[in-house]
Amino acid sequence: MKNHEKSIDPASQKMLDKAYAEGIQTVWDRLEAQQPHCGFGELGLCCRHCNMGPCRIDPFGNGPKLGVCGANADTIASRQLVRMIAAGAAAHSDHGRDIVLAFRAAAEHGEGDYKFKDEKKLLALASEFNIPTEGRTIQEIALDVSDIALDEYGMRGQKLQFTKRAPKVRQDLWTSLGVDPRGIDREVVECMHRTTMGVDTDYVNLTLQGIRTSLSDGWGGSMWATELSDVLFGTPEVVKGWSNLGVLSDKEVNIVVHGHEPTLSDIIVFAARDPELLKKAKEKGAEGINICGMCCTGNEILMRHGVPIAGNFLQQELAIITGAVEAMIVDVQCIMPSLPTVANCFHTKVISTSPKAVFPGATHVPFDEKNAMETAKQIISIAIDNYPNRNQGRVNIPSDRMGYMAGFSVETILGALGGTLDPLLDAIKSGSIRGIAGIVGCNNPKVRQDHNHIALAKELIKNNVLVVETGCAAIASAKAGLLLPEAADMAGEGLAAVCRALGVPPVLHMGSCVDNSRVLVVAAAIANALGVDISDLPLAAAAPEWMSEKAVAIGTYAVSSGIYTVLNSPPPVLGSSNLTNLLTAGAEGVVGAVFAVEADPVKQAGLIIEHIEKKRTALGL
Ligand code: XCC
Ligand code: SF4
Repeated sequence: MKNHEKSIDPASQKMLDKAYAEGIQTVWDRLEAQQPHCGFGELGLCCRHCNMGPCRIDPFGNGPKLGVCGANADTIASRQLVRMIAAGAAAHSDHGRDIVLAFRAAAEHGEGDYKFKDEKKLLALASEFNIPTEGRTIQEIALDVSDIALDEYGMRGQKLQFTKRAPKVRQDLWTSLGVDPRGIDREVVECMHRTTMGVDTDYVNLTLQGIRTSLSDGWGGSMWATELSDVLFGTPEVVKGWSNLGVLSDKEVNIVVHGHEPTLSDIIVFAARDPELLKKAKEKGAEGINICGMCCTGNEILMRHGVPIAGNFLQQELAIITGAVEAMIVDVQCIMPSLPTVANCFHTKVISTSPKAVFPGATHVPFDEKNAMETAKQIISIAIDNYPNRNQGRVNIPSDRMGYMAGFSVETILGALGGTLDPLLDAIKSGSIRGIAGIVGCNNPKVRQDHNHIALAKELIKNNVLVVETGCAAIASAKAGLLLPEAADMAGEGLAAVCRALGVPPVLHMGSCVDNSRVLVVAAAIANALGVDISDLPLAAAAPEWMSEKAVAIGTYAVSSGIYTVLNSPPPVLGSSNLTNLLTAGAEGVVGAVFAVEADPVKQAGLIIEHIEKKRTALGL
């Protein structure tokens, strides 16, 4: 495959050319080396949950139809799906746990490096949970909020707080199906239990547990991550900044923060402003310190501070290949194990910081939350010391960069609308906006980088569908210029007029992947305002280049919340026609929404528009 066929992004194409010329292996080469992928794995028909196996089911010929224990294709495929959901939910929710713990530390010893940047949001949460606020300090109130958050991870078995944000009909539906999540950790553990040898065998019963677990992510762990990150680091407001590899500087110390948790990246942004460090950088011959983001932790600091974003998932190796990165600081999730090897070809130091994610070949500097600012400065110092090692002769920073407007939290959207949802509802009712689509999720080298994200978004806005985005999808749109108000020119007349009146782009960046919880909150608010269920709304979602187990959890809570969700390729379930039918058809009668699978982004848009029009008709719009 030619390099320009691997990505639509000109910056990526150039760095791929450089990688090829210099003999540096990237994710695309490793994908090629893996061909052909294991067909049993692709279909979800292999199981290694016990030592009587590993077993595989022959989907075609007269090979075995049962594992050694007697498990059939339905059981094996659904157990795998449930484990994927559990892993994805665990990733989001364990990230959420770290935010809860940082929040609790701030409540306990107010003097630490984490402060409450948004006390208003903290008070709003207190009132949502009926926590008394009169005559109490913000610390006392925060302690009560953190008690509730900690309980949510446990096993008290009460309904998760944020599920009460969903429309009453949706809550009642979940209760009647027996899928009210009872505890964030509990659901993940129960998934692991029920999918071990000789426990749950029924694919429907297993899928219901997958649904319950995904809800504990979307309306639990992820929502806690978002809400308390906003309290600690500030609720995003409209910001402007730059995106793509062109944000790297040829004269400054370049530090790329990559991973997921803002507890690290947010502090790094402030630590880098320290005059002592700046002085040190100048002594080493640099003109300054340039902090850039990558993937979702990049989205966190982009949303809150307008920090430049160097790229999305498939650009992590390419950023190092520019030869201009002094340090890539990583925490958890979506960090390719290949990074230290790629960095070995250059002066770049990969610095791992989480006890949960250690990378052989990287420098490990454990991030101490109790001493956050000091650790952040220490890490930045390592990057500065590395600047003189940069070989300017091997530096090649693509000039490609693009501006963005972001920061569309629920609060920002309401603010832009003048304090109420009414103008948005009116635009939907009048038909100038036909509906709303969320495009989320990753890159995957099996798909030309960003191609599906951009083609789908363009097709939707052209047809007057407002697009909201998170994660690597949103970074793709930033790089393609879709997050600029001028992108309204690419939108249909109705949507363009609304965007111009409000001064916003037709594609709204709502944050990192845990911030898909913001999309749920908006969906619930619209449904509540109209007095209907989420599944009645002209609303849809898509993950058109997904790769992570987290995307499976997100897709499942979207569908379980009533949102029709389009994927470009299926998770490994096709080996079970019963499970496949349940997900793509049967679920309609259960949760009021289904998954659809379509590889072509223009056809994906067609499916979404068809769905939106069907819902509009049913609502009498
Ligand atoms: Fe990871 Fe969140 Fe996927 Fe991007 S979109 S590749 S999960 S960074 Ni979440
Ligand atoms: Fe095989 Fe059953 Fe063991 Fe899975 S649980 S490896 S299907 S015997």
